[in-house]
Amino acid sequence: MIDANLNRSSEGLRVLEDVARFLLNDAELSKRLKTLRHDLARQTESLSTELLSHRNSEHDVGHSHSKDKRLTAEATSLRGLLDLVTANAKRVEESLRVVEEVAKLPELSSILNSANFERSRFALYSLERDLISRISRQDKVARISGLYAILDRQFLADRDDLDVANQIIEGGASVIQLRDKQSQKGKLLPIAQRLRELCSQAGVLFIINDYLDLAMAVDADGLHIGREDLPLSVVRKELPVDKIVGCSVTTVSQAKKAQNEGADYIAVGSVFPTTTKKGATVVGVDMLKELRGIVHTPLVAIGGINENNIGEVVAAGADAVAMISAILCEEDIRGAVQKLVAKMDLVKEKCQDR
Ligand code: TZP
Ligand code: MG
Repeated sequence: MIDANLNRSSEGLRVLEDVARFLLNDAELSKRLKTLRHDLARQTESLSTELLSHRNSEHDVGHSHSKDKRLTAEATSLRGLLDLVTANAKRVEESLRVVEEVAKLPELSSILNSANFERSRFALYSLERDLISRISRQDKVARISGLYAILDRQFLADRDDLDVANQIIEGGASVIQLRDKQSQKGKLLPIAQRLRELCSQAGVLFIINDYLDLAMAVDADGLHIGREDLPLSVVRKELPVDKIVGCSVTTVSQAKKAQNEGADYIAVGSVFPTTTKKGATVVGVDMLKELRGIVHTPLVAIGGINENNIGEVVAAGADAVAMISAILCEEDIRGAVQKLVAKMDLVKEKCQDR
């Protein structure tokens, strides 16, 4: 019984570890899973010969049963990575629980420490949540690419939010972020709700700037935070697991920190001088190039970007380009977005050919 459950748990952990390592390219998660697997192996190292001596797979009364029924049922319901991870996490949790309980028996308590298995089981609960969260954000993270339009409501004058958003979408933007540093949230809520609906219908990612409560209230795809906003760890805890969080940075060390803490994308800037954000630090295109070699998450360039310099930031390695004035100061918003998107695509193509 102990042998079977220890095998089950280490096999399940190996599946989870390889999903994290090869499919998610997540060094942090795969390291945590590997540590857990090694900890378990170490705890039972002294028992391994004895456990093997008692192994009798051919005469296991549950062998054919489990193989035919349980695994087949599981295999047919494995609809994707989420199911695969859940099934394997459950397998490990269950088997750890079995060993944890058996280890309490007087004849085993001197060789197996029940509390250690309990600790491992709880570590796995957190890992399961983190893996599921990472997988369910994957699709949104991949969509941080192309034109990231910031709908800054202070730039709208008397234009209608929805009309402007519609033009941005028709122009070909991939992401719309709602930014409003002045309005009361009560006024902002119905606007955010309508924009959320519009973006969902159009398949455009919808991000809220600064406000966690607003992002949650309208079920936005994600939240964008800067250095003065709530910290990433707090935001991540509050948001549903499938929501993404982007972080603004101005230095390499801030970018590394954001990446280590699990930011889904990193916005760097102001790349060029801008009058939109008062007192913004100008970081230059070289910072983008440097970060490209360090950061694995999508990189969003922001600040002072326009038709004349968008090619430069794309060539420097930006996955997406965020803009306010180059879009919202134009009379023909749809046309401006179209032009910017076309220019980005052209430069991306050229870079790929190289
Ligand atoms: N963060 C860094 S620069 C900036 C923000 C919000 C302003 C971007 O606006 P613009 O008009 O595209 O320069
Ligand atoms: Mg902010």
